[in-house]
Amino acid sequence: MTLASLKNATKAFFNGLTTPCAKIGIPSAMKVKPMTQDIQHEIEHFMNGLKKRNPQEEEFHQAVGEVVHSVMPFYLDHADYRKAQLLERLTEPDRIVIFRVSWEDDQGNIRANRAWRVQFNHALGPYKGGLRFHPSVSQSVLKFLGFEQIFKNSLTGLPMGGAKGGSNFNPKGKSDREVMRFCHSLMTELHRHIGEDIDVPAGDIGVGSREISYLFGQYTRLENRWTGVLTGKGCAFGGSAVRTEATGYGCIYFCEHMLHQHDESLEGKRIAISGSGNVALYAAEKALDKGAKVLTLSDSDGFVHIKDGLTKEQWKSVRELKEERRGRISEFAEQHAGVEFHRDAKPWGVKCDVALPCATQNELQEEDAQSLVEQGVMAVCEGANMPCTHDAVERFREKGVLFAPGKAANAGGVAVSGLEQSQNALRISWSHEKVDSQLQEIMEGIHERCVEQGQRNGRVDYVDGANIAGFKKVADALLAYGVV
Ligand code: NDP
Ligand code: 2IT
Repeated sequence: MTLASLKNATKAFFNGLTTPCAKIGIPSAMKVKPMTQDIQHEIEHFMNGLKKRNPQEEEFHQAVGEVVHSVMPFYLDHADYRKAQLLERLTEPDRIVIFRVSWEDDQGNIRANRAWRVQFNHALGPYKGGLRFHPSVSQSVLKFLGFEQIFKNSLTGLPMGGAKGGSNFNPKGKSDREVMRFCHSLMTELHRHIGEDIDVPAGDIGVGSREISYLFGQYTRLENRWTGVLTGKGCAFGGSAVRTEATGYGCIYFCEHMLHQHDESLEGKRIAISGSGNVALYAAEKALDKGAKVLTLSDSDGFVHIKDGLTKEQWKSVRELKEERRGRISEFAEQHAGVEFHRDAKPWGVKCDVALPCATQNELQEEDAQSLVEQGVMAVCEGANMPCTHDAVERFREKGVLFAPGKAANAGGVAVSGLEQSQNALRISWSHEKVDSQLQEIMEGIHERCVEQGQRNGRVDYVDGANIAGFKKVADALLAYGVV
């Protein structure tokens, strides 16, 4: 393939992507420029500058490093991208709003937390991305999440920019009233910066339907109008069917495509899952539907090993424990024979075919990857955002383990958020079946884009595929806009 035909093929592919509602055209496999010393040098040079401009933001460096590593060969091939300084521009958020959230606890003490909204890039649509409440939240964490969100949202094919927000508030152990007062206070500031065509937040760690309801109630009160300014709302007041399940279900749909691509299926596979929150629970449910055996779940106290595999009845009980009673995963082991709890341990030592890290960033490290490889793991799909460290990912890649990065594998959540925005704009509600079938179609499309852009010597590198496919669309939009 010549360089010119390569460029034409790329153009055709992305013309397909930018045509609303068009079935995405998939060009023939592209030949990839090998990584040379010059390219390595450019990556180092770029990353040194980024680190200097953003000191002590390690998570942000990590997320950018991964994208830059994938796209640099492609970027250097496009003089127009370089001239427009697209990488420099794309790694600088449009803006970050930082504010204090004052609130009163149940004992009458006045408390203050810090909150952020990182509006990273809105080339493809209104800013979109979740809010996280966790004591570990920092500007670096939210910048990494906002940056990832740009490419994830691009991959869905829906018109959404990238953003993330949250607070170092710890909802654990707080009463409903305390959480309500915190959410109302946070929205009292945040409402000035968001809107259905400006920025549409949603949930993430520590932010589920309870928090979204409090936030939405306060927005509606302050603005005196009902509008789809948040997603993940209750279905009775503008929420979408399948939004609760979307990230976990989407992860399994993606995993299934990845396995089918390599003549495998989920039927009978042993699955290790970390986390027991929104993503983990619904990934486990869909995995059971597909005939897989779910062997583990976890929380920050440790993991449970379900030796015979989670049953549907046990799944209902763990959902009720975690979603309704906000209990600990150790209680699940106490209540069920044949379930062992391992305190302060991670599930990656359990022999499995597929691993789904669904808790938090950097939870799966090199030694965990090594242990999974030794146990014969075949595929790893990131349900969480950046749960695998750089070294862990490299270990999977070098050992030929199928590896799906979060921006592809967990895009189902934001995709159904996008569908919730559409339903709100149209003032209608679609059925469970309709939304689920659109989710399946979107996950299939993302998989196709990864396969197309990630062909490497007869195998698919899903990291490169997702990064290049996500990047190209945003880069072309920025080029078209001129110097903005
Ligand atoms: P939840 O708050 O519902 O659940 C988080 C789970 O991860 C809990 O089991 C929690 O345990 C565990 N966890 C969180 N932080 C840590 C930590 N520092 N160490 C160990 N365990 C931890 O969040 P979600 O399920 O919504 O999110 C999980 C991941 O998926 C995050 O990376 C999020 O960004 C990502 N994601 C979420 C989407 C969504 O739609 N919700 C969409 C796409 C990605 P504990 O209760 O003990 O804290
Ligand atoms: O990381 C994510 O994609 C999310 N937390 C979901 C964001 C959204 O807007 O639904």
